[in-house]
Amino acid sequence: MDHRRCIPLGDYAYCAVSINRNTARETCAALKGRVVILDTKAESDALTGILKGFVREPFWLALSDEKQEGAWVWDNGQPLTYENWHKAEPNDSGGHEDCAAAYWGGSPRWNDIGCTHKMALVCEFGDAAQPGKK
Ligand code: FUC
Ligand code: CA
Ligand code: CA
Repeated sequence: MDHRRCIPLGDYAYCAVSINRNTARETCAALKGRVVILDTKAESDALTGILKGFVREPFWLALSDEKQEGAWVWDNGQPLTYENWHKAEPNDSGGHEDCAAAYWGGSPRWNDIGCTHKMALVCEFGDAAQPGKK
């Protein structure tokens, strides 16, 4: 992973890469952040504003139902409250889509996808990564 592909954007960084979910976690951790958690509409809208104009491709969310099918949990252990799935998602296509991506189909909406799929990445830092400080 070439960290020069990550563009700092305030409390976030956009990484123009094609990597699987585990590498995404390692990459954000190496940058002293974490894969983005979009647990409120306010944060989702704010990030959409930041990425508007140059991001149209899917990127990883810190969200999975690997532990129990259908029970979506953020990487920090929070269950899903705010959600923004694309129409007809999550569908667990093929029975093995346990990770999630934002910006599916050109909108900020989410899709469940295999964790070994490769795509771009958004990491978050500082206040954006601290619950209650958004
Ligand atoms: C839709 C999505 C799947 C997969 C497939 C190609 O069915 O729900 O995750 O991307 O398209
Ligand atoms: Ca699933
Ligand atoms: Ca899906």
